[in-house]
Amino acid sequence: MSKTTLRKKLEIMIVKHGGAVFGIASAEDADKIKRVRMVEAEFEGWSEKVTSVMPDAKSVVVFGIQTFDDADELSVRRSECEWTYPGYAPLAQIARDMIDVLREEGYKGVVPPESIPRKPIAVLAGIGAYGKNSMVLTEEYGLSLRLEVVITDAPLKKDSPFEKDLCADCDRCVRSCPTRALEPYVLDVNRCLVHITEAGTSDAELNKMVDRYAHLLTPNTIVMCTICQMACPYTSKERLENRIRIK
Ligand code: B12
Ligand code: SF4
Ligand code: SF4
Repeated sequence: MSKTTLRKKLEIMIVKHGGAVFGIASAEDADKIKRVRMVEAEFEGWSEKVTSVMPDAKSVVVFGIQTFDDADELSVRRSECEWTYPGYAPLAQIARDMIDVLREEGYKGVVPPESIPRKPIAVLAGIGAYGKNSMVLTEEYGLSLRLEVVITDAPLKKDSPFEKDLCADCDRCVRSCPTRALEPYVLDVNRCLVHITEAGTSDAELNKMVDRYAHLLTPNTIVMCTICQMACPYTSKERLENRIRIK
């Protein structure tokens, strides 16, 4: 099968499974991304190169699903320090099928650990731009996107990096953040309520913000803070309507 046909086959598979965005970066370009420090409740460390996961990697396939509803923003506590995210489940299904397609064509595919940074690779694969709330956004879906990558040794045709500035003079997300966690394009993880709800904080003011903006649905289930995403002018009317109703 030609390189173009395999690319098309992957794209068709993603669309069929409800994927919203698709793009490809070369492993060589992805390896040039500056290493970043990643901090979350269960993991802290430096980002890694794609070739540290697959030494003979040629391409990184990036895809994403649209988040329609606050139900996509759930964080469920499974044990004292283990959290799971049901809204991300469709990405795993697409990745599994993609790896099967690659295998049928004689190639390997792997979903890398979190140490492979999804956002800069998505920009490289032409999917969207960094927004000032530090997430990747597109004109069509705004910030309502969750991303995944599959690293492969298949030599697929790469996309051009996304270069348009979608934020321009807007700074609504930065102004909307109740904890002042945002400076344009940079997030202070220790002030972000998504992190604080899982990692905890001794700061009384921030704890009050958790109660107000991260809603407890069941004793173990939180609807994560979505304020900066909802403030974005690219967020669709439908998404805004699908918000949790607090009585
Ligand atoms: C750790 C983590 C968190 C942490 C820290 C977030 C952070 N710092 O990005 C916490 C728990 C707070 C968090 C929160 C959320 N997260 Co999170 N998170 C991650 C994770 C695992 C790693 C990201 C990371 O730490 N990067 C390190 C930072 C330093 O990198 P960076 O933001 O790219 O930093 C660059 C920019 O600041 C840029 N920069 C600096 N200055 C400038 C200037 C300009 C002009 C430009 C363009 C860029 C720029 O340069 C920096 C270095 O390259 C990724 C998954 C993954 N493996 O990639 C998901 C991920 C980033 N999270 C995601 C999401 C959806 C969320 C939440 C909405 C919660 C949720 N519902 O899942 C919130 C959003 C909060 C927010 N405003 O960003 C998505 C983002 C999808 C998207 N559309 O971008 C990801 C990709 C997960 C996924 N698989 O989809 N997250
Ligand atoms: S998720 Fe909430 S706390 Fe975190 S940056 Fe966005 S608005 Fe601020
Ligand atoms: S709210 Fe404005 S500044 Fe923030 S991501 Fe959306 S367009 Fe960019």
